[in-house]
Amino acid sequence: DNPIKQAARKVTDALRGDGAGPEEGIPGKPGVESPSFAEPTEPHDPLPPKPDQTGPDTVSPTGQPTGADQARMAQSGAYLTNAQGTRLYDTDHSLKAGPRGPVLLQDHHLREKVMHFDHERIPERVVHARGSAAHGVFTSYGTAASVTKAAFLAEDVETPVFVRFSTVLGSRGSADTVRDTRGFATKFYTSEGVFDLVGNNIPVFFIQDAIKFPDVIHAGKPHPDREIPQAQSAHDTFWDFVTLHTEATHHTLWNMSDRGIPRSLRTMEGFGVHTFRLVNAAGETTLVKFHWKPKLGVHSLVWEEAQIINGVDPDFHRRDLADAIEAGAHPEWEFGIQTFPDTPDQTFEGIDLLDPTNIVPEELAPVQPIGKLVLDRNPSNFFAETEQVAFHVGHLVPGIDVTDDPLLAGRLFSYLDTQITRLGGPNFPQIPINRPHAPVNDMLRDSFHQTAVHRGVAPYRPNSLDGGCPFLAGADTGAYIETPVTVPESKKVREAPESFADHFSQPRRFWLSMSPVEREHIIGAYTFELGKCYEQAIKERGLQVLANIDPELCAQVAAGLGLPAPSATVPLADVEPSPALSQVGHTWPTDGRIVGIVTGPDGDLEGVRAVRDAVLAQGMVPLVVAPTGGKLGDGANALTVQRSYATARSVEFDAVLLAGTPGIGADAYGARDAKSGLDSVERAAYDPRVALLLSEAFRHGKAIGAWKGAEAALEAAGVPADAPGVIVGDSGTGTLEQILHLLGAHRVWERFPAQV
Ligand code: HDE
Repeated sequence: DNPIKQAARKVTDALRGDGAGPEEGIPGKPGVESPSFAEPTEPHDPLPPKPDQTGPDTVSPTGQPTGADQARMAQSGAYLTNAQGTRLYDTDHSLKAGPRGPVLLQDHHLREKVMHFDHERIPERVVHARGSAAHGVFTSYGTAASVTKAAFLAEDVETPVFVRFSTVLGSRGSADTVRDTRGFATKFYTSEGVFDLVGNNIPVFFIQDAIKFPDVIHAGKPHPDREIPQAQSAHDTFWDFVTLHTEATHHTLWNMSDRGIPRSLRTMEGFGVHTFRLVNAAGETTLVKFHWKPKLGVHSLVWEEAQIINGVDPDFHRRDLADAIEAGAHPEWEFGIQTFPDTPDQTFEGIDLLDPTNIVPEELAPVQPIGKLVLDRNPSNFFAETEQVAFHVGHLVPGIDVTDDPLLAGRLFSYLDTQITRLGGPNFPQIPINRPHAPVNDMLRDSFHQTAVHRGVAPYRPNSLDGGCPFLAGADTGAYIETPVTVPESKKVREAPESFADHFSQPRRFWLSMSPVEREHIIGAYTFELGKCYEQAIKERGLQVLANIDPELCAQVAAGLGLPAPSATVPLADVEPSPALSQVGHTWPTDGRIVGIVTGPDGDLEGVRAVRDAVLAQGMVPLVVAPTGGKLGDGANALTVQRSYATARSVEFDAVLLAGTPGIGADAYGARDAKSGLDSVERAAYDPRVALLLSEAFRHGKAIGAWKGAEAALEAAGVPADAPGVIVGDSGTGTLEQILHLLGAHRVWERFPAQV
């Protein structure tokens, strides 16, 4: 009854090769009729969406339900028509004056088809262009009800949501696993209207004032002359800006940490970044910071792995999210708040809550869980949903208010404004994915892409002609009731407060909170990124910034760059570490983890089958890797191969199991009676792709298991059988059992530090 086990069973059914040959049904799926791949000759309805897919379920701007109708309208009937609904008898040939004659201008179908195609693209987002999204449900615990009157945060309320994850710098077609911040934007379709939490996976930002957003983005984007590099921060303009502009130091340090290269979108934390203000039914206010905590823990790639993935599977994160949802392993996060008294100075324990380069350590203000997010449905159309969704920090509901964080103030303008260019006018809230589920009765009229047919004659207030409608809500139920915060008496100035001037103590806290292996990764990242800069002055300035965080960090990076390490120009901050910031040292659920089971031509198929079933029983995903695709073995016991040696790469797996042989003294990978200490000729007898897979998995700190008959293949790959996290067992399932706890720790951390 455990949903993960159920999901695993579904995957088992889908993967099981037992018995069914292609002639009996879908290859590998018993009893299922094979689809015909011939072009149908009889009209029939379009294929329905897959069970895991759904479109937005919405009501129209005037409150009429249209969700399902909308989907039907988009593609209905069996016959091809033009945009006016007129049936067509040919769509492959232009109308010509004879088969070899000129094409005629009167061919409306040709002109309409090509005209529409010419305009298929809309401008990509100026930032966060590359994204992936899913539908889901948010269930509130009610634990926030004392601090906010927001209806969707009352006890046990279920609210539909749409979540879009993104990278920041890259274009729409850029790779997923670049070193970058990730967007984590959630649209809650609440009964009181839409609430958008437009957050990131990093809790701080590069700048303290929105007026500098164009600067930081211009610096991070590709160089304007050659338009390179794509989706990278490892270049001169980025480092020029962040080293001159030291308020960027904290965010940059997070980017250089493992947080900049998440393992999966499902293993990222999310943060609202700014401090928000909650208001309860009595009008009392509380300052809060929002957090998303992934159920599977916070996990990252290692740098070499991320770089390989950008080549071998640039859609790695997008694929992982969609596959997990399709398999029924629904990603989950807990929603939480850190709460602070709403005092006039808006600080907590000396930390300025209006400065978005600050975090408040969880040890000082624990994250209190207030609800749960489950993503359970994939979009049915990428453009209509993931591309056209429009988030806005100003989409607020009663009970949630903003603060005077100057970064947030600029965002309140920008997100509305950008949609005008991107979505072609101010009616984007009428696009199905953006429609509120609460009835809409606004007085906004006309403009491009108006799809509502408004009734009445009086879109103004006050009026008597439409019976005085629409009426105003009372102050107790209406939104945008400004909290009467006292604004300190002052002059108009272009200045930041004095408290925004400390740019190094928070980065130092982050550095001190890291485990040795995480520090090693940070050193590697700075050495790589600064090493990619051409200008010596930028590298030197980068080292100066590091010296102000920590001398050891600076010395190590300086050594890697071959430059002298400068001394700090500010006193090093005396701060306590925050253990909650480290990703290492915990044990996490292994749901949805991917285990590669590699077998050679003479492998122990019984053992492979048993391991595959045991992996599934744990709610993880087994992928059988064999020399070629197709099946292993015959008849009822045939095993489906998911990856061949040509299509497998280590980066896909969280752990690798190397199948042994059924017989003693044999070797599953071809060579016979191989002993340790293979010479080069003997090594060459093993497939180099298996050796590469193993050596990468080893370097990247992944658990590796091998059972009897596979020892020599390990040896040939240069993987020591007695290294930490390498298990050589008697049987497949026995070996698997021994690597389970390693998977719970994400990586075999003892194998680091290593420069990868
Ligand atoms: Fe954004 N940001 N941002 N941002 N942002 C956009 O809005 C902007 C900032 C974030 O999946 C744009 O619709 C300014 C912080 C996410 O559709 C744009 C400033 C945080 C997404 C914009 C910031 C974010 C965006 C581009 C400085 C984390 C993707 C397209 C004041 C809390 C949303 C769009 C999606 C997207 C402006 C800073 C998160 C141009 C001016 C801080 C997750 O409006």
